[in-house]
Amino acid sequence: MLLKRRLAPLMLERTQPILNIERRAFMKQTLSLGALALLTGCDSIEDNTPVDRILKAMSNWNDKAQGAIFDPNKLALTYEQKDVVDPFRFNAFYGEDEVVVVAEADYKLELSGMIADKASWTLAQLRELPQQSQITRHICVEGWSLIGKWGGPSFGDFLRKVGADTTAKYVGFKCADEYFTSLDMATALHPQTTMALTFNDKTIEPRNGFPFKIRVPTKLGFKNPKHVMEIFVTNDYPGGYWENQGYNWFSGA
Ligand SMILES: Nc1nc2c(c(=O)[nH]1)N[C@H]1C(S)=C(S)[C@@H](COP(=O)(O)O)O[C@H]1N2
Ligand SMILES: [Mo]
Repeated sequence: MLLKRRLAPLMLERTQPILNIERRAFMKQTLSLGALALLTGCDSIEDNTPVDRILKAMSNWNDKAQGAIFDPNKLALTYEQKDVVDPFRFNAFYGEDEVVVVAEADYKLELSGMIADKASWTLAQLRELPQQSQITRHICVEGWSLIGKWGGPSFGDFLRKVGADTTAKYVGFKCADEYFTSLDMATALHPQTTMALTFNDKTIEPRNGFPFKIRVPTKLGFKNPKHVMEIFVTNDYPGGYWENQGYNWFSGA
């Protein structure tokens, strides 16, 4: 039921607007999808170029190089309240009729791996932490982007509070819908990376990730896990749902 998996959502005829946006970002020295396209020659691809060849070209510009360029303090662009799209678009590896509805009463965020205090967290406890919010652009590799406002605890502050080993390489996420993904530690600690309990100042809707989504404005949409059930810290590469099917793991936006 849930695993109505879509095939290769990289729709070439729809990538052009994103490449334009990102090309401008590239000129400002940020790491971007456009940078990938330029550096790999991927923007000269045509509609009939086989997807596997594109992905192979993209992975030549590899995770290690991207990680070395990533500036942990460089902020993603922020926008104005008037730019916020509410309700926000839904996307997942299944249809909207199959959205996972997590019950607040039973919810507990589990912590595992290289974390000193592995006690679980209720939603009420997460709401008591200091909250931050930003208006940023979410960019989906399928060829759309929209601006939203996500708010909640700073993920970096949370990781430090629970005694995560911040010298570890990865932070992994397991979600209620069996989705999974992972971040490099520098991105997990980035000041804008947020445990988004709210969207546009209201409790985030189930379809957009209730109880929360890790909002990572420096990454493409698929690296922003919704319905997070477990967070773990590790030095073993955890991969991810789309990453394991060939999407570039670093995927900076
Ligand atoms: N748990 C979970 N998180 C997920 C996904 C998913 O299928 N399941 N899809 C990812 C993708 S590809 C995108 S673009 C965004 C969509 O978030 P939205 O529904 O709030 O627009 O969630 C990301 N996080
Ligand atoms: Mo996406």
